[in-house]
Amino acid sequence: MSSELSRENIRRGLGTSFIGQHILYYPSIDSTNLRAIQEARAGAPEGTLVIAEAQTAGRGRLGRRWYAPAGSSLLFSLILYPPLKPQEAAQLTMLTGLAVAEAIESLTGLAVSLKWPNDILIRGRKVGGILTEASSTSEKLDYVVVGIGLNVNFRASELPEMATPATTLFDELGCEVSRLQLLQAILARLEARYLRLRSGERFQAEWAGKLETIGQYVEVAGADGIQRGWARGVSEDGALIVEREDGQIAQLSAGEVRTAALPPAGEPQNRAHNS
Ligand code: BT5
Repeated sequence: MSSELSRENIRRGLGTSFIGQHILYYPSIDSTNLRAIQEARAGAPEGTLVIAEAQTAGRGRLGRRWYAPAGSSLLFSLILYPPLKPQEAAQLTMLTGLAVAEAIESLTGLAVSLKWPNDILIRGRKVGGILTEASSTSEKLDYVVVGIGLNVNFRASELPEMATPATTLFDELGCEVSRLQLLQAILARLEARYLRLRSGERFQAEWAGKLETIGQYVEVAGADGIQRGWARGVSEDGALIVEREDGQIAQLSAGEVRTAALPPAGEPQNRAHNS
C-alpha cells in the first residue's frame, strides 16, 4: 500500500468521524492556515483538513515564517467550530500539542515535551509548532484554524539557523517515519480530545504537566518587556502563571519563554501569594 499523502490514502483506515473526513490536498500552497481560514469563512465542514507538501509562505506567530523542505514534513491545518468563548481558544492549542506528542511517542518511542505557548520539542529542540488562529464575535468563537508543522523525514541542517535549535524525527531516529501513519495517529487523537473538550473537559492541567518550563525560573519576553519569575502553571485561557521575586503573580498571555539564571536570593519559601 502506498504511503503517499493522497486524499484517498489519508481517508483509508482513518478511524475518525469528522476530523480529516473532508480533505483539501495541495502539492504546494502559500499557507495551509490561510487556505483554511478562507474555507472556514465559506462554511467548510467541521474537521476539514487542508494539507500541503510545501508552503511558499508558511506562517508562525507574529508574522514569523515556518520553513520546510518540500515533501518531507507534515504541514496541515484543521477547521473547527468549537462552542467556546473567545478566551478559550488556547484550549485548542493545548489539546493539539497533547495529541501530537502522544502520536509521536506511540509511533516512535521518542519522548516529546511541549514549550509554552506552542512549541513541540524533543530533547529541548523544536520538532514542530502549532499556530492557532481564531475569529470571534464578542461572545463566541466563529471558527478556529489549528495549523501544525512537523519536521519529519529530512535533516534539521537543511533548515536556516534558528534561535531555538531545531530537530526532525529523522535526526532523532536515524530512519524515516511514515508521514501517513503519523498524520492518521494525530488526527485520531485530536478528534478524541476535541470531543472531550466539547463535553466540557479542559486540558490546562495535563498540558502544564507536559510543559518544559513549569517549576523553572524563567524570563518571558513579551510586548511589555521582559518579565522574570518562577513558572508556576497555566490558566484555563493558556496564560503562563509566573511568580515574581516580590511574590506577585503575573499571568502572561503571550511572549517567548526561556530558562533564566536564578536571582541571588534563590527561590521564595512558603511566601504568601498576593494574587
Ligand atoms: C510556530 O510559530 O511554531 C507555529 C508554526 C506553525 C506552522 C504550520 S505549518 C502548517 C500551518 N500553515 C501555516 O502557514 N502555518 C502552520 P512560532 O512559535 O512563531 O515559531 C516560528 C519560529 O520557529 C521561526 O521564527 C523560526 O525561528 C522557527 N522555525 C521555523 N521553521 C522551523 C522548523 N521547520 N523547525 C523548527 N523551527 C522552525
